[in-house]
Amino acid sequence: MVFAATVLPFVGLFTAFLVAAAPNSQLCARGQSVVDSTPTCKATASPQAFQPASFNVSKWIWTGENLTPGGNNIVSTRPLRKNITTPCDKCAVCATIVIASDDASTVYINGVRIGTGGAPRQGQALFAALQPTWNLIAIAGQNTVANSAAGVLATILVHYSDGTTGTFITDESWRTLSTAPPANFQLPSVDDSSWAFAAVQGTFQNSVWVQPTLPPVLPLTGSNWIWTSDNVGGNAPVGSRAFRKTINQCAKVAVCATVLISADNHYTLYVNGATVGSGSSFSAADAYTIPNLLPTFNTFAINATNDAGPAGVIATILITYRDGSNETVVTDGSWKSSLTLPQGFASSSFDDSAWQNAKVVGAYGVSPWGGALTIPRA
Ligand SMILES: [Ca+2]
Ligand SMILES: [Ca+2]
Repeated sequence: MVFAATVLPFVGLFTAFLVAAAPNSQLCARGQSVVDSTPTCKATASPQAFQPASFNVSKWIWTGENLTPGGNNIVSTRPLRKNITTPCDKCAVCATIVIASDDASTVYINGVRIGTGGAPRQGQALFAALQPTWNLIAIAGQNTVANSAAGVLATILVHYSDGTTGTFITDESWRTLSTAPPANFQLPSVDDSSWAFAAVQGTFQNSVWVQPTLPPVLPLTGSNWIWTSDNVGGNAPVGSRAFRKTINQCAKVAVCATVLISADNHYTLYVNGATVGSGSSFSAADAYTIPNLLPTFNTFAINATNDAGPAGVIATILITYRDGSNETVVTDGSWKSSLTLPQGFASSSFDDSAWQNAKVVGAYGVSPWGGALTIPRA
C-alpha cells in the first residue's frame, strides 16, 4: 500500500502531462520503461495468424426469470459473472471476446470496463489484457424492450504465453441475479458464490434468435494506403520499399497487438525485428495476433514489394494495454519510409530518423483497390 500511495499520484500527474503534450510526439526516452504489473507472465509465443473466437459453441444465457428458454422478460439490467481459471501449466496473456446481446451489454474484465456488446444479430469483438492465473469477466446485460426476449451470447478466446489458446463460453456455469447489478458487481472482490446459476436460453445454432454475424477482426476504414515518394500518379517503380512505425506509450504497459494488413503486391510484416507474416493479395487483408509486445517501445516494420503499376500497403494495428485500454494505429503519413532496405531495418534499435515520412496514396476505399477488401472475421 505504501508503494501504491507513493506511485499513484505521480502516475496521475504524469498522465496529465502526457495529455497536455502533443499526443503523437515521442514522449519518453528510449530505455525508459513502465513497470509491468504482472512480470511473472512473459509471453514466449511468436506472432501467429489471427484465430477467430467465433460463436459456434456458445450459449445464450439470462437469469431464468422466465422459465421458458428465449421467453419474454421485463425491461431490466442483470449481472452475469464468470471467473476463468488458467490451467496450472499455462499463463494467460490476452483475450479476444466476441459478444452479442439482446438488447445490449457492457463488458468488464477484472473490474475494468472493456467495451459494449453487439446487438442480437451483430456480434462485437473486444480485446483485453489478462492476469496470469485467473480473470473475472463480468457482464451487465440489458433488456431494453418491454416484454421481449433477453440474453447474452459470448465467447472468450484466451491466448496463453506458450502460444496455445483456450476457449470459454457463456453457459450454465455463469453466476447471475434476478435483480439489478449490485454496486461494484464487476469487481473481483465481490463474492458471487451465493448467486444463482445462469439459465441457458438457447445455443448459437438453436435459439429464438437469428445467428448473429461477427464483425471483421478490425476495420480498414480510417486507414490509408501508403508508399514511398516515388509513387506518382498512381504508379510506382518495381521494387521493394521499407516502412516503420514505433509506438511509444510511456505511462501504459503494452501487452498484445492485433494487426490487419494488405499490400499491392507483397508484404512481410515485422514486430521488434521478428517476422510476423507475409502476404500477396490486395483484394484480401491478413490478420495476426502478436502476444509478446514490449511494455513501452514497439516497432512495426514492413518490407513491401511492387511488381508493377499501382503500389501501396495498408494496415490497422490495435494495441492492447495492461490497464484495459486499446489504441488503434493506422498506416498514415506519420510512418517512416525508405527507398532501400538497409541491413537490420526491421530492428527496434534501427535509427530511422533520417527516413522520409511515408506518402499517403489514399484513404481506404481509394481506387484502384476500392473499399471491399476481404477481411477475416473475429
Ligand atoms: Ca430484448
Ligand atoms: Ca502493383
